[in-house]
Amino acid sequence: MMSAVRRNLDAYWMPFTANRDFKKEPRVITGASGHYYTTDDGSKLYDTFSGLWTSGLGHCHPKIVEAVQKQVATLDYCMTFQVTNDKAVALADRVTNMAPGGMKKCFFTNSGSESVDTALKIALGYHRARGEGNRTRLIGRERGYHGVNFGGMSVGGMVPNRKVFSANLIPGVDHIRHTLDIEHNAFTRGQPAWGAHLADDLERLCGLHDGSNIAAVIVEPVAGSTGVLPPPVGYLERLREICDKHGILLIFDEVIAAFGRLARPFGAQRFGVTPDIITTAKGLTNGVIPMGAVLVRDSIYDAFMQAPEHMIELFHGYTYSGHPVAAAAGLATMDVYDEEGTFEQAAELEQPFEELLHSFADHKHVIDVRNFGLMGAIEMAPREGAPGARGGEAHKRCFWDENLVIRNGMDVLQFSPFLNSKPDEMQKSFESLRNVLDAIE
Ligand code: PXG
Ligand code: PLP
Repeated sequence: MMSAVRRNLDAYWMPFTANRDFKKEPRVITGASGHYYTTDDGSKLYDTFSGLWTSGLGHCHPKIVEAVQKQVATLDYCMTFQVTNDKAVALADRVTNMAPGGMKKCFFTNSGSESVDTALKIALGYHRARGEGNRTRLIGRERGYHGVNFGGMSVGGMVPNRKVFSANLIPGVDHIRHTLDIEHNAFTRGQPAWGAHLADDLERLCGLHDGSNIAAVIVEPVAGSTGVLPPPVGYLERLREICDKHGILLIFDEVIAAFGRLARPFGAQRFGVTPDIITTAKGLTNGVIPMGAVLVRDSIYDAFMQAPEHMIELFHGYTYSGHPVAAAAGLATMDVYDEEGTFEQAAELEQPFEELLHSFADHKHVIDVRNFGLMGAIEMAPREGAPGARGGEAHKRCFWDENLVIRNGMDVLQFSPFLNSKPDEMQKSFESLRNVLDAIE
């Protein structure tokens, strides 16, 4: 029996999806509870990706559901230009209190992409406010993912995302090299020992442009979307040193890393390296309502506070910046992280997760396994002449044959287990995955 939703797919242009392929065999989710989705044909599927790195507490957490229901019936919306709402104020206070020392200012957005573009604009405005308007150059990293808006796409380094827009990327951007080196580091557990020197590529760009022209460097502390690339030991420290030496702002894009995925409020705390700006989204509201936040050092905020007091200091903001329902979801999410000890739960899951991932190291299709915190990837060799086909087939077989939702980027399978996963369910999900990888060519 074809459900109504299956008959009516024509109008729907799906994001980051092979639309024609999908519409032949649609995978439609209509409900969720805890660690499982339900589909329109009544199947129950285990979610190995916590939504899209978003929903570490599981789906439809009763506390967050209740907070959202209450808020939407109390204050559904108010603008946050010139007036504001109580929930946005409370969430900014709450989140900055969890942040590394000195990062006590918070600007709200609605997504990771908006957080990134906001952070880049803040970096440029900061230097200009300090009389260093010549610092305009932005540095990203190959294979970086910073969302899909023009700024984030330009500093990003995912080739397919950039290819069509090549001539329209924002000017004045360079990239340092990425840190994946399968030859030296294949099957490393956690941070690779080899590769801190790759950070010196930033020194090369400082030599080329003169460091005094560079505004900011943006990196994911652990690259996620590109297939989980943990930083080599000492790499982030080295980036920080070079930024300090040249007066460059360091931006950590923690859209994935923040809020427990690395068993701390922020990835910066896990690595003991403090950036100047942190971008977040996803886990800020457990994915329940779209929201992002940019955290900045007080000194950056202060630099903007120089014009006459009646003047707007930063001409930037979104209609939905600090939306009260999103902020209520965020506050409830922070409550649950605290009450349930979620970040400690996440820490305890790291070892069993690592074991399960690396049990695939000798599988016939697998050429690398990488992990850090509760971020993991299994990289398969591409099929001759058909890159991505093996990963795509694994995704579909998991869905249809094993009741499992997995995420693949081409032939790299990515895993983002719930921060409160049950070890036996996590183990079962990897057994199901093994059935699929054994069965496919
Ligand atoms: N920065 C980082 C580090 C991200 O991971 C974004 C920015 C953009 O966020 P929004 O909310 O605008 O999508 C992200 C998002 C994947 C995958 O397969 C990851 C993301 C998005 C799409 C796919 O790992 N991360
Ligand atoms: N386009 C138009 C015509 C608008 O009026 C606005 C906001 O008022 C926007 C785009 C930006 O929308 P948002 O603030 O939701 O990003």
